[in-house]
Amino acid sequence: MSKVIKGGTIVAADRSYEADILIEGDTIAAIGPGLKGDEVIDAEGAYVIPGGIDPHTHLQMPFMGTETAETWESGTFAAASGGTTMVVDFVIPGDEGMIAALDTWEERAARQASIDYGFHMAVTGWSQQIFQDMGTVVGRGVNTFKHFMAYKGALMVNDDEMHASFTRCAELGALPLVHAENGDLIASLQQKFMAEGNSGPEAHAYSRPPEVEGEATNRAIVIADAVGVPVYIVHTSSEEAHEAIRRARQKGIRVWGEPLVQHLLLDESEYANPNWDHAAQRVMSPPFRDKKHQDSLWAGLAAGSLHVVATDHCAFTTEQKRMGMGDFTKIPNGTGGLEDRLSLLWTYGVEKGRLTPNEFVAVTSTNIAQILNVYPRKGALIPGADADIVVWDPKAGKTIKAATQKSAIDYNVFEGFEVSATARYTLSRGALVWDSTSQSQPQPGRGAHVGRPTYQAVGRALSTWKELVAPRPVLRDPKMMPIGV
Ligand code: DUC
Ligand code: ZN
Ligand code: ZN
Ligand code: ZN
Repeated sequence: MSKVIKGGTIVAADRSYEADILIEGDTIAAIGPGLKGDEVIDAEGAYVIPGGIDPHTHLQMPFMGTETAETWESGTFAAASGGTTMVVDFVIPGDEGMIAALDTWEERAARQASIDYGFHMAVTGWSQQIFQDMGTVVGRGVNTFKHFMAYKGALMVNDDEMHASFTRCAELGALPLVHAENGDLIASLQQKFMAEGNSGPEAHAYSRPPEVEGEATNRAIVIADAVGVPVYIVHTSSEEAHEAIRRARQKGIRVWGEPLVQHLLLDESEYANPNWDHAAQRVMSPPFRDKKHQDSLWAGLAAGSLHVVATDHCAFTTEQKRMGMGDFTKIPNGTGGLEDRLSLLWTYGVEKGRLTPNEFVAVTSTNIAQILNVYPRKGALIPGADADIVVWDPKAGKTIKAATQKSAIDYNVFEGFEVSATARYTLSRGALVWDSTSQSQPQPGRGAHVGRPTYQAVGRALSTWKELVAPRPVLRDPKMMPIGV
C-alpha cells in the first residue's frame, strides 16, 4: 500500500517548493507534481517538513535519587504528537557499567518506543574498562559520548579524564558531547548559598551563573582542540558559552552549540515565582537566564554560530521536585519540552521573523542528522530517505496545557503559551504515528534503533595546536653546567 502526501509545500533546510511525496514501505519513493498512491494524505494549506529530531532526551533515567517520570512509551507518543520522529537519549551507566546500561536502555526502547531512536553514552570516569567499553559501544551504533563537567561527586569528570576520553573518541571516530558548567565552582556556591539560608529554587540559579558555563565551555573546546576532535556542547544557555563557541569557530575549530527551546523562551524570573512548586518545576541545569542571553541564542541560530534546538527533556513530577524542599541542591534537575519544541520554535521563531522556515527545518532536523551521521536517511526529504515526515499546519493553533498533553507529567513549563502551528499528521518510516483528528496513540515497540556509523576523515577536526606541540629543537647540551657553578 503506497501513500501520497498531496497538495503541500515542502520545506527543506535548503529550499521550499510545491510537490507531492510518494511513500512506498518505509521510505520516500518519489517527489514531484501529480503523484498517485493507494492512500492520500491531505497536505492542502500545510507545509511538509522532515520529522523533527530531538537529540537530547532523558527518558526513564535514574538521576538525583529518583528516575525521570517520562517513559519511553509516553515520551515517544508526546514526541510524535508534536512532529518529532526521532529521539536520541542519554545512557547514563551506574555501577553496572556501560554495556549493561546500554542493554537496559535498548530493551526499554525496543519495547515501548513508537518512533525511531538512538543513544548517546555517558563517560562518568576513566578506567581501562571504560576505554574498552567505548569500543564495544561504538560497535553497537553509538557514535557519541557525553561528558559532564558538573554534578561533582556523581557524574562529573575532571580535565584529565575528559582529555583521555576525548582522545579515545578521536581514535574511534566518535564525537564527544559536553555538559559545560564548572562543577567545582558550583559545588562551593551551593554550599555558600545554603549556609546563608538561601535554600529555595531561586538559589539554584544563583549557584550556576553564566560565568561557570562560559569558563567550562571554553575549557572543553580547548581540550577537544588539543586532541584534534570535534566537540558538541549541549544546552548552550548563555552569551558567555555562545561567545566561546563563536570564537573557536572563527579559528577553524569544529564545535557545535545546542540551545534548548526552554532557554530561548523562559527566563530567570520563573524562579522568583512565590509558588515553590512553580519555581522548582523549572529547576534545570543550566538554569534559565535573562533576556540578554535569550537574544544571544536567537542571534546565534540565525547567524549559524549555534546549530540545533533540542529540549533536554528530563521530566520529573511535582511530587519528585518536592524532594528538594528546604534544600535546592536536592531538587531533581530537569524540565520537559519534547512535545512542544516544534510548535514553540515555529511560533516564537518563524512567526516572529527570527528564523526562516528553512532555518527552522535546519535547526530541528537537518543539522543534527548531519552532525550525528544519519543524514540523509534522516533529516532530508529525498527519494530513498526514511519517510519520517510531518504535515505541518501553520493555521492549527492551540494553547499549551498540561491537562491535554501526552507527556506523563502533571505540569508543563510552557503552560498557557499560545502556539500558531501544530502537526496535522506525523509519519514515521511511512506509518502514521500521529493524526490530529483521531489523536490515537501509536503502537509502542514499532520504533527502531537507528545505528550511527563512526565519522570518516571528512567529519574529523584537525587540532589548531599542531605547531604548538610539534617537536622543538633542543637549544643547549643538557649536561653542560651553567658558568660559575
Ligand atoms: N540537566 C538537567 O536539567 N537535567 C538532566 C541533566 C542535566 O544536565
Ligand atoms: Zn546536561
Ligand atoms: Zn543575568
Ligand atoms: Zn541532558
